[in-house]
Amino acid sequence: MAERFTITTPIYYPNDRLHIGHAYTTVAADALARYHRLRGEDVFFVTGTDEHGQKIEERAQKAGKTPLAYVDEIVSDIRDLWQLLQISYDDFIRTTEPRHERVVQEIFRKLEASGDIYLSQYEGWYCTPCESFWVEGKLVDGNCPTCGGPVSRLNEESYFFRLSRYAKPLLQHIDSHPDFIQPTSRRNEMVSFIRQGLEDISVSRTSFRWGIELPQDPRHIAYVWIDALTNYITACGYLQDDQRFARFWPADVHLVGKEIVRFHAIIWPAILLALGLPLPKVVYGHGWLLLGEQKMSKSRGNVIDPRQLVQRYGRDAVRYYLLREVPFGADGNYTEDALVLRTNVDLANDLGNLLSRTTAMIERFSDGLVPRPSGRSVLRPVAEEAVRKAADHLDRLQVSDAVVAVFELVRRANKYIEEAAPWQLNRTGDPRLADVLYDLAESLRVIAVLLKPFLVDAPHAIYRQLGLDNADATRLHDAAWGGLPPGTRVQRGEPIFPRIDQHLVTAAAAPEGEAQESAEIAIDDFARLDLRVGTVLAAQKVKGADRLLQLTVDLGEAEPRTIVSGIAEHYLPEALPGTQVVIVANLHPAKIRGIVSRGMILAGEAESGLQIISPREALPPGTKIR
Ligand code: ME8
Repeated sequence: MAERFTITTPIYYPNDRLHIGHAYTTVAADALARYHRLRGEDVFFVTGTDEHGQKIEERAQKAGKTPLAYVDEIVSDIRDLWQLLQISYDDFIRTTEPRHERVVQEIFRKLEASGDIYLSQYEGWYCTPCESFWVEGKLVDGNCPTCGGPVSRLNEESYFFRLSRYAKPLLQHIDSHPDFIQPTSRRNEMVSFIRQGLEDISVSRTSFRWGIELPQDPRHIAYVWIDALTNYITACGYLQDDQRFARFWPADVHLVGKEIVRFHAIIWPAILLALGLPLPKVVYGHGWLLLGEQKMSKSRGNVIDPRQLVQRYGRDAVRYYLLREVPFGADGNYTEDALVLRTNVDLANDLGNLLSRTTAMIERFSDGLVPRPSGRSVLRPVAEEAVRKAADHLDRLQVSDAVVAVFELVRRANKYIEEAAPWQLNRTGDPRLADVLYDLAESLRVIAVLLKPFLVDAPHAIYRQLGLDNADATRLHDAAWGGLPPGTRVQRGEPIFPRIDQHLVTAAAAPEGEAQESAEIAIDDFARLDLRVGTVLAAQKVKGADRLLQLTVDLGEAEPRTIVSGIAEHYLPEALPGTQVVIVANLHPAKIRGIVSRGMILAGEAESGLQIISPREALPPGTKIR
C-alpha cells in the first residue's frame, strides 16, 4: 500500500471573514499536500472551523441569529474562499458536527476515568479575544501576554486537565524526537516553557452555553482547547472507524501559526498521552504576515482580503506570493507592491517569457515541432538538480526554498537562451539548434511538474502550450528528464501571466495636451538632468502635512538620501520600502517642513491616481537613466 501523509491546518474561528493570514497557512498546507500526492502517497489533508465559544455566542447574539445560523454563513464563505484558491483538502471538519460532539464527549469520559480531569475552582484571568486563561504570574503588565489586551477576572467551577502530570513525558518526547517541534527556535521556546513547570488547565466552562456539554456534568461545556484540538483525531476517524484511524493517525504535520504552537506542542500531546494515543510527528509553527509592524489579525481589524487579491491578480499570483515571498517559518511584511513585483518579475517576466520565447522559437525555427535532440544537453543537470532540491526542501517543510529551487531552473533556462542565441544557430543552419530548443521545452515541462504543488493553473497552461496533455503529469517522477516526445506540436497561446500594468511607466500618465505645449529642447538640455534609479529603504508621514511623505532612498551612494515627496494621498508609507523609483538626483536641495529634501521622485498622474515611475525590472540603485 502507498505511504500515507496526513497534514492539518488549524481550524479557524468563523467569527469573521478570513484574511490572507489564514490563506497563508492553508495555501502552504495545500502545497505540501499536493507535493505528497505527486509522490504517489495517500494524502489526508484536513482543515475546518472551530465554531464554539463565547466570542461566537456574543457575535451571533449581536447579529440577532442563533450561533449555528451565524457560523453557517461564515463557514460557507470560508469554503468559497478555499474553492477560489483551489485548496485541495480531503476533509473539512466543523466542531459543531455530531461526529465531533460524540468524540469530545467520549474523550471527557475517558479522561475522567483515567483521573486526568477533576472538578475544582477556577480563579484567574481570561482574555476573550484569545479565548485564553492566564494565571496571575503569566500576565504582562496586567494584560494578556498573547495580544496585550485587557483581561477579566474569573472565579468559577471548572473541570481541570492534569497537564502538570505530563511535563516530564513531554520533555522526554521532545528530546527523543528532535523533529517534533519546528522550527528549532519554537522547539527551544517550548522546552523552556515546559521547564518552568506546567499547571493544570481549565477545560470546561459554565458561564456560557455555546459548546459541547460534558456528559458527566451537563452544567459544563467543553472549553475551547479540548473541543478544538481533538478535531484532528475526529477527522481521522477516532472512535468511528478504527481502520481509517490507524491509517491516518498520527498526523505527519500539524501546520499552525506560531502563536498556537504552545497549544499544539504541549496541551495537545498531553491530551494524547492521557488517551494513550500516538503523538503527531511534527508541529510546525510558521511566522506571521505583518501589516506594517503589526500582526494582521481579525481583532486588530488590519486585514487584507484574499478574495480581492485573487480578483485583481489571479489565484496563482496570490498563491505564489504567499509561498515565495516570506522565508517559511519567519515573519514577513505583506505589501501589495511586493505582490505585484513578484508577479511581474518571477511569473510574467521569467516564467511567462521563457514559455512564450520557447514556443515562438519552436514555431519559427522548427515548424512548430519539438525537435529531436542529439543527446547533448546543457540544462538537464540543472533540471535534475532543481527536482532534487525542490523535493528535499519540501520534505523538510521549507516551502519558500522549494519555490526558489524551481525558479533557479527558470532563470538558468532564460540565461541559456541568451547564451545559445538560437536565432543565430538558425541563421547558420547549426545542428545544435535542435539541442537548444529541446533543452528549453523540456526544462519548461519539468518546471510545470515541479510547480504543481504551488500553482494550480500555470502548470496546466504550460503543458497545453507545449502540446502535452496535463493528465500525463501526476507524479513527481514525471519530472524526470526526457519526458517530452520529439515531434510534439507546440500550441503557442496567450501569455500565462500578463504583466500587471499598475506600476508601469505609461505614456498615458502624461496628458497629451501638456506634452504638445512644452517647448522643444536640445539633447544637451536633457543631459543636464541627472536621473537615477533608487530603492526606497523607509517611508514615513511628515507631521502636519497630509500630502507629504519623507522617504529614505538608496541611490548607491555612501549615504541614503532623504527626499520629501507629495505622494502621501496615493501611497501608504508601509507599502513603499523595496519599491524602485526614478529620482532627479541633481536637483538643488530644498527645505520642506524643516526637512532637507535632496532630489525629486518622478510620478505620473492618471485618473486613478498618482503612479510612481519604476523600472520594468529591478536595476541596481544609482543606475543612470538616459
Ligand atoms: O487560532 N499571519 O483560529 P484563528 C500568518 N481556532 N498566519 C495567520 C495570521 C497572520 N497574520 N493570522 C492568522 C485559532 N493566521 C483557533 C485554532 S486549532 C485546533 C484552533 C493563521 O481563526 C495561523 O495559522 O484565530 C494561525 O495559527 C491561525 O490562522 C489562527 O486562526
